[in-house]
Amino acid sequence: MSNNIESVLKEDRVFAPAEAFSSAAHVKSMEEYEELHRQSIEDPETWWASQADALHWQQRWEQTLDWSEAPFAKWFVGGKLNACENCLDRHVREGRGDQVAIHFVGEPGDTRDVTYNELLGRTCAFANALKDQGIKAGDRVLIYLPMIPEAAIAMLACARIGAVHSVIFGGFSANSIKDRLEDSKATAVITADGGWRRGSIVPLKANVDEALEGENTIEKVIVLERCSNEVTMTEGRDIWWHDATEHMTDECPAEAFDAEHPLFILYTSGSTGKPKGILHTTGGYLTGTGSTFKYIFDHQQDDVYWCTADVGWITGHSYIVYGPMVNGATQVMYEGAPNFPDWNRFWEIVETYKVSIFYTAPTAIRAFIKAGDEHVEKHDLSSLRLLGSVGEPINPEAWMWYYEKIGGSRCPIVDTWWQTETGAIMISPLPGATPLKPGTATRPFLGIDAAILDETGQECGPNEGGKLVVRQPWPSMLRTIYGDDQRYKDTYWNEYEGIYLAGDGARTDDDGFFWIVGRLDDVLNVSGHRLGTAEVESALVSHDAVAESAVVGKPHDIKGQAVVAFVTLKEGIDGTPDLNKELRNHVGAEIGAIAKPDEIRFTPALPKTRSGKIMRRLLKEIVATGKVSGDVTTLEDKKIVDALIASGENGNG
Ligand code: 7RM
Repeated sequence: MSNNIESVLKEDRVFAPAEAFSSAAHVKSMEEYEELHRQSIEDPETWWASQADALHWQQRWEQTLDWSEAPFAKWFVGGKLNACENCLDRHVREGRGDQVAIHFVGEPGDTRDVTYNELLGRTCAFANALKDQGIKAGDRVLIYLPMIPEAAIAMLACARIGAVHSVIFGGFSANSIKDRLEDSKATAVITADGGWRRGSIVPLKANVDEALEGENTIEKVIVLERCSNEVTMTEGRDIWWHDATEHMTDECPAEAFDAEHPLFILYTSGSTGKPKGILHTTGGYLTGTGSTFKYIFDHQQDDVYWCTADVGWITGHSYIVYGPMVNGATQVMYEGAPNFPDWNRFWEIVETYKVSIFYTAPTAIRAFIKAGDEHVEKHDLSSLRLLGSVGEPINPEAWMWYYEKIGGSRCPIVDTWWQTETGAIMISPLPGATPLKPGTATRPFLGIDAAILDETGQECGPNEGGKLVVRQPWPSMLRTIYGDDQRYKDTYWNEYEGIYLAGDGARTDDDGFFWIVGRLDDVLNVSGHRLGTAEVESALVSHDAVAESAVVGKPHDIKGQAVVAFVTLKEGIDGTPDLNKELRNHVGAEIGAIAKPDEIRFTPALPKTRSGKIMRRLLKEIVATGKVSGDVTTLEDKKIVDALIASGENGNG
């Protein structure tokens, strides 16, 4: 049997871009894309230099790429720039100071509009406060804030003075802060008294206090007042944001930093062990996020953009802060949960602010499908012209629902594949050019040499599953794992010489479109057939009764692995033995007998990471051992573990 991943799901629906969309788009046809992509791969440096030229450089670079110490890349060698200046000052200087940068919507319903002028002034004042507190270029600063404009201000203020920010998602606990602090040796924390989540206050400052018990490197804690909940301030260490900025002017020179000056560290959990500090630098990262935002979201000056991610994830860094702001975009920022106070919240916001570009995750889309269409149908969503998806493979059925119910069958969907490590989107449609097929991220972005390789390093043919790689360096690539060059090499560069291993399984179809079939660690091996999880899951989700599913392998004496599917059903549907049988047959009919689940377990919810990705590792352990002994700190809702374990015991499988 071949060692390669076999691809089994067929999808025939194709949606060509509308003429009216294409004619106004940055890239207008597939021919134009093909030609640009061919050139950009033959000579990536020329392409990326043309994109870096869109930035403001205080000193131009001398060498576009230095790859002589691969896999440690240097882009735009000798160039100097300031990331914050590129996000703010430039737009003010060019007369766009009165334009709204952020339409903010707080969870309790408070709203405010922040213009580029105001954002610049407040960022400069805060940058001055950081300096006043003794923070210098190169220092690491932890940011632990709710989804409020001050999160962007804090990040941009760090960038302005060359401090390296490390944002910690507000849903993480004291322990996670401690790990990140120990690894980064940060000297300051920027936090808030609290943040709103589903009507209650998340005690951010108290969590920081707990993380700072005992010896550590933190000298200053700056605390923003958001919820006015009671907090303890430690004399000499803690200072209120408003006190720290009180006497600061709103002018702060944008010092020029080297293109390779570290911009931020963002921690991401590996499959095992301690989180990896993904390091991104200045010039290349801004080039990657700025250009992808422009082309993939087809951003135009009058767009109102909304990305529902949190700034604590890479999506928030690249497509709330840096990408949109480099392009001078107007965007919505929302603090809270999608279903607070109810499932209308998102669509109300789209209607109120006339959002034209909307970017969210499959997990959110599936949750909306499960909650029922009535919440969507009440709202006028006609302002939308483009939709985006990120974070996981989007099942074709979820794609269709998104396309029809949210996009009114009018908006292209950009299914964007990328990673914390890649910094910017790598595989995605260009909405004015690429014909769309539900479930595929389609083709590599300009300058990106993505491919699928087999075990021996040969490129796979159409419909042959293999490992997704990138064969040439790109500007927004991670530079290393902070403090651990060896782990960087081992994790991403060991499989194939000089080639980046993404860790995802994928295939291309007859049109060269890329289909992600799941993480390599999650691949199923049934009687010698290696199957991706995504395809079996999509087959299940294509059944009317199913909201979500996660598929894992269970050790099996004869087959190697048996297929076990965890399934959540739509509101009001019962998991009967008949339905169980029907679903197994449905997968058999959609894909073939080989993928038919041996067992289906109905469960009220699936285990997810805090960023909404399904944790198959945990399910694998449950089916193999009936319990969970591994690390569950990244799990969003720990309560569901018991229900998942019980799903195997109550005989509904
Ligand atoms: C942006 C982000 C990265 C992993 C990646 C994939 C999965 C992300 C897609 C996707 C299929 C997509 N960064 N992934 N986007 N899979 N289609 N459009 O999510 O570092 O948190 O995760 O997410 O497995 O390797 S991340």
